[in-house]
Amino acid sequence: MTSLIDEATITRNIIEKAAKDWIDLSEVDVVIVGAGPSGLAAAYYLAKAGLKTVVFERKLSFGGGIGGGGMLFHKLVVQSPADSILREIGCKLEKVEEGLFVADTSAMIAKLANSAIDAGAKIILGVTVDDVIYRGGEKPQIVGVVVQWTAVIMAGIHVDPLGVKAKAVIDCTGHDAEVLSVVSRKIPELNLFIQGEKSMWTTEAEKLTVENTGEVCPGLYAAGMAVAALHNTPRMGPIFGGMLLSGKKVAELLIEKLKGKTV
Ligand code: 48H
Repeated sequence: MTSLIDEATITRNIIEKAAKDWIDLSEVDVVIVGAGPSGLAAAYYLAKAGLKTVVFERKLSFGGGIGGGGMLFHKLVVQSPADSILREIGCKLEKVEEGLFVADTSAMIAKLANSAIDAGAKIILGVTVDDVIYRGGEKPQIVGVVVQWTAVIMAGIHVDPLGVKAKAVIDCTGHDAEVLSVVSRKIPELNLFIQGEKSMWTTEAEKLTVENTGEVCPGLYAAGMAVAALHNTPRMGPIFGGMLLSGKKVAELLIEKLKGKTV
């Protein structure tokens, strides 16, 4: 079979479509930083509610800590009521005892990402959020993020980044709470101190992570392990119910705020 596909056509289409997306994404309802379990769950519910949602993920893959399972074993544990989220998106679960389920790590990554994308969220890989955009004097408000190609950061070359405006930014960057850490360092008026998480205590960690999920300062929200880092609460180990419920909770808060309706 002869092919008449022209190299220049491939180049032109990639750049044209990517540029169109970036122009569209320069102003969104919600920016989610990090495509781990909390970020993908939040993206699914936000996009499903019709909010213009973009996820920036530093790596060229999604899933965050899901892929590592427990010490690289390809299974993870989810407890009730978070199993209902995985059922909703068609992820297979095996019941091991009352209220406790096991899933394959690859299945959970694929189903979460697929449902977020199908709901209308954009997931942009290979982009790192390394700062925020803010306004205001004594009571600053976060109004967007500063983005850079991860490859540029890794190369250590001086390239000025771009800004993306958003009504809300969610830090879903996991243990390091990267967005909150930048804000704590660069906007001291907000009095944010990121102490990091405490040692392992699963039940308490799961409860507190979900309870403390929410707005950190005007325009900035936290979900997932970033919440534990902010509130200095325990880690939970490879159980992912709290991450999913935290992502869903932050989405519900924002849907109510930005659309005035519940999930
Ligand atoms: C763009 C970034 C940036 C950045 C990081 O670590 P994650 O899986 O985060 P969560 O909070 O959704 O889930 C935590 C869970 O995986 C976990 O680690 C648990 C339950 N641990 C318990 C324990 O005891 O250890 O995903 C964060 C994602 C990753 O994909 C990063 O690459 C990405 O965010 N990321 N993306 N810009 N500045 N920083």
